[in-house]
Amino acid sequence: MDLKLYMFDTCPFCKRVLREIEDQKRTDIQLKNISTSDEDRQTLLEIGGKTQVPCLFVDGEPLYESADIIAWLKEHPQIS
Ligand SMILES: N[C@@H](CCC(=O)N[C@@H](CS)C(=O)NCC(=O)O)C(=O)O
Repeated sequence: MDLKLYMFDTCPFCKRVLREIEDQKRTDIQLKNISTSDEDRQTLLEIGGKTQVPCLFVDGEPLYESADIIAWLKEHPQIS
């Protein structure tokens, strides 16, 4: 499964999601920081339709809302 988290450092909702990723010790999620990459920001806008973060791309499908992302992460633990 391809997982990418669009985020930026100072976003409190991103921090919640990042804490969950850390708690689960996940290594299967690529971070895409839209405050340092215009290309990533543009991809988020083009595919998701808005630049709101956090947004988790699951096999290219955008999932917005930190609570929904955290719920998804709990339901889909990393398989290593
Ligand atoms: N309800 C959302 C709130 C997310 C939110 O407000 N994100 C802000 C950053 S802290 C944002 O992306 N604002 C810019 C935008 O919406 O384009 C969540 O829990 O994920």
